[in-house]
Amino acid sequence: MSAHDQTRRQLLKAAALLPLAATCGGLARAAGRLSPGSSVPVRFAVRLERPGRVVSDTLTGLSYETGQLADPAFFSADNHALVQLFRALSPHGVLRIGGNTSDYTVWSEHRGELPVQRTHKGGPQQPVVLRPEALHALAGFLRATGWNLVFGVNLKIGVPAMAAELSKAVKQIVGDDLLAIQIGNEANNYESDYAAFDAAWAPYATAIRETDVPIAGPDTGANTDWVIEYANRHGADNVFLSRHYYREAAPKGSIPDLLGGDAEFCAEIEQVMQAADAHHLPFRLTEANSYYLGGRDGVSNAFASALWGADFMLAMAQRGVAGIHFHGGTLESVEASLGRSADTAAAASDLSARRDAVTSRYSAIAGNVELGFQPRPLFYGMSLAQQFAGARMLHGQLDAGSANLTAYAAQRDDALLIALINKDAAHDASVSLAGLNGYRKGRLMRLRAPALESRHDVVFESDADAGSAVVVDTHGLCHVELPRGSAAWIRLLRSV
Ligand code: BDP
Repeated sequence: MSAHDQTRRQLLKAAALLPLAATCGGLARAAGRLSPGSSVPVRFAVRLERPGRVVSDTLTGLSYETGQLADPAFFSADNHALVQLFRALSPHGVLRIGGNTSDYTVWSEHRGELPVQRTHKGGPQQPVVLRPEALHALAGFLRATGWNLVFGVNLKIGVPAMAAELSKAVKQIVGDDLLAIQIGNEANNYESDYAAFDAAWAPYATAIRETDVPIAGPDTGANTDWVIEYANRHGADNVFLSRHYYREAAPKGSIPDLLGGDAEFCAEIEQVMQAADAHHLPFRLTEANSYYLGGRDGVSNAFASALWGADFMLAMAQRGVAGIHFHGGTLESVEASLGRSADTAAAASDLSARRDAVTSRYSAIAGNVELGFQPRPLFYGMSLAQQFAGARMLHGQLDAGSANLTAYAAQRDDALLIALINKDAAHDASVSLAGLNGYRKGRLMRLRAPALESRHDVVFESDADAGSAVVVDTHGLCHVELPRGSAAWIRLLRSV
């Protein structure tokens, strides 16, 4: 290590100890003053003449275990704190109910043959008994939030008649807020190949379609080829296509790994989108998050997950994905889905830490009915991406130099939106924006926290009142300083 590196490390350590305002608001300047020239020059040229995809209004989604419905007080219009957090995330979000526990559910009203419960290595050890009161409460929750529903019924352990009855009941109780029923959760984990899945799935689909309820799928954990094959065989009978995404298993999680990006998955999504477009169907990532097995403590619930979440949503939206459902919920519900305990959390003392402790590590919202609810860092990353819902993406040319930074642009009505996400732990960025001709001025809003490791103290400036002024010069250029480990979104207005 050079003497310069040594000094720099000490200075960075000192900067990390600064209070929030100084660290976040002025980190670029502070670091710049302490270590001249440490900012990496970045250039992002927006191509106003090259429009891309329209981002769905329903981009923001969440996913919870069916087992979460065991307590009807959780998804209920009376759970005001949770209703308020869902509404704050999106006015048109989509809640997906499913996960491993959906494959082990027994509908209490079913009077016919019951599925034979088998004990499996991993996965739920107990069936979830789903009762009508939970569905009525869920319907009230959806009305109170304005969210729609995607609901998963059994395939792994099920009988088609029970799945059809449950689907019909969901439709009757939830009404038009139901977007679709999905059959089975991650069948790629228990069916040997696509043909075996299709053969198992077909009688369920037939029984459910007889009840006139819309279906979607295949809700596979991975296997892009399954999605394509499913689209080819059943596209005409489905309202959207789906699969899941996790970056890796929790024990393999780390902040550098999470922020490293996933170019391979982006390429897979481009393949999926070709199939979706060919069948004129939306594609949704009905279950996704950073690390499976409940998430990685100190990563999935740290500020790094906010930058990852914002970047992941926008990268997916840019490629045409209609919705991303971040999986989460109580630790109890996720541990039940895994049949084992998840990554352990730090001992809990104050209310906020106790809420964290009872929640799966990757959940965007922490808490339970007894303790109340609060946003996690990921919540704010989702909120940044949500600013792009309904806008039309624009192409742009990014030269990030040596910085781990991503950039997105979109147009909505008279506004130009830009998101800049500096995932770099070591470099501030000095960003030159170009191609902004026709836009004069606007506001810049930041997403920041004391450190990538921060579990709390996230600041997200969600509306223009909170931001700072930016001005575009007569050449369509504008300059933004973006401290390491932070993001910003800019809203520019046309010159009049
Ligand atoms: C997914 C399952 C979900 C689990 C999650 C996890 O659908 O039920 O909770 O993995 O491992 O594959 O965290």
